[in-house]
Amino acid sequence: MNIATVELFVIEMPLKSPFVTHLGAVTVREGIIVKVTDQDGCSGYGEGVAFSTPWYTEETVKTSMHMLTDLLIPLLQHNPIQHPQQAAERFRSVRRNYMAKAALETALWDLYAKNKSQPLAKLLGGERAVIASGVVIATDSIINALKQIDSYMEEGYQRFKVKINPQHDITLLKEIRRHFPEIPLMADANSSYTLQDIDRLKSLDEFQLLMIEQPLGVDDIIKHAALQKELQTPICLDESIVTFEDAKNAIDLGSCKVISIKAGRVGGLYEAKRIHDYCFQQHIPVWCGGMIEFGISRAHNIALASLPGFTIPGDISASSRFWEEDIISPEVTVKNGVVEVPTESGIGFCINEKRLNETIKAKKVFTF
Ligand code: OSB
Ligand code: MG
Repeated sequence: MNIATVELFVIEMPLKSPFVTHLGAVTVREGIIVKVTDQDGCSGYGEGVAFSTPWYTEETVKTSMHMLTDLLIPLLQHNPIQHPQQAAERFRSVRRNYMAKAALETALWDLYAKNKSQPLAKLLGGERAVIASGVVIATDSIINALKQIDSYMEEGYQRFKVKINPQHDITLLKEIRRHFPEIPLMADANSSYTLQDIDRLKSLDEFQLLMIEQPLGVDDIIKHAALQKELQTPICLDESIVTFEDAKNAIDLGSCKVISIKAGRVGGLYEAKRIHDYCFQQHIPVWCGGMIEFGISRAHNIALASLPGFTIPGDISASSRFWEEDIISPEVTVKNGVVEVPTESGIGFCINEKRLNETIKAKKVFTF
C-alpha cells in the first residue's frame, strides 16, 4: 500500500434530537474523518467514533487526534504495510486507544478493497446482500419512547432497543409491552446496575427481551457470569468487550450469550472479524453496535454486518435516524427493514464533499 497522504478532519453536526442515556445527552456529535490517499490518487475513508467527552469509553476526539497524530500515523510513515492487518498488528505497540486505531485501520481497509476492486463486505468474508436493521430509542420520556417506536415501526425497523437504568426500566418496559406486545425488543443498561439490583434485573425477565445489554460494570466479566446464571434473559456485552481475549474470556466464563461488535470499540475491522469468527465457531450470535455515527462508519458497519455470524439485527439505522444530511452519497436507507450491502468496491459509498466541507472544524495533513 503506497500511502502518499493521510488527512484528518474533525467534524461536527447537530443531532436531529438529543440522544439521552443515564450518562447524559448527546445533542451535537463531533467526530474524526480519516482520508488515506495512495500514490495513484485512490482514497480510503475511516471514521473515529470517540465522543467529545469520555462518557462511553475513556477516549475522546482530542485523545484520538493525539494518538493518530503523534503515534499511529508515524507508525506507518517510512515503513510501508502490505495489508491492513499489518497496521492492526503494528498498532499493538500502542496500548488501548482502540477508537483512534480503528479510525485509521478502517480507512486502510477501504483503500485496500478499492485497490483490489472488491466490495469491503466481500473482502471481509461477508455473504449477505442485505442486512436487517434495528434502531435505538434513547429518551427519558415514556410518551416519547412510545411515539418513537410507533414511527420507527412504520419505517420498517426490525428490532427496537431502549436505554434503561434502575430509575427508568420497569414502568417503561411495561408501557412498551402494553402497546407493542409482540415487537422484537431489547434493553441497553450502559452499565447502570450492580449485583445488588439482582431482584430488579430478574423482574425484567417477564418482558421477553431479546437480551439485556451491558447491565453491570464497563470492564466486568466476572459479575456478569454470576448474573447470567440467575437471569432467563440473555446478557449481551458491549463496553466489556474491547479485545478478542475479552470476547473469549466472556464466552468461556458464561458472562454473556450474545456479543455486540463495534469496530471502533475493538480497534478496527481485523479485531472485529477475529471476534466474529470465534463467536461463530462457538455458536454465540453477534450483532453490529452503533456509535451515533456518520455515514463512513455506518458504511463500515454494513460491510461488517454482512458476515455470517451477524444473525441479529444491529444498531444500523438509516442516515436520517440522526442527521438532516449525512456526509456520504447515497445516504444509508432502510427499506422493508433492511439495508442493502453495496456491490461497488471499498465501502461502496461516495463522499458528499459539499456536506463534509460544511461540517469541518479542523484539518491536519500528513505526507509520507
Ligand atoms: O451503548 O450501544 C451503546 C451509542 C453511543 C454510544 C454507545 C451506545 C450507543 C447506542 C447506539 O446505543 C446508537 C446508534 O448508533 O444507533
Ligand atoms: Mg450499548
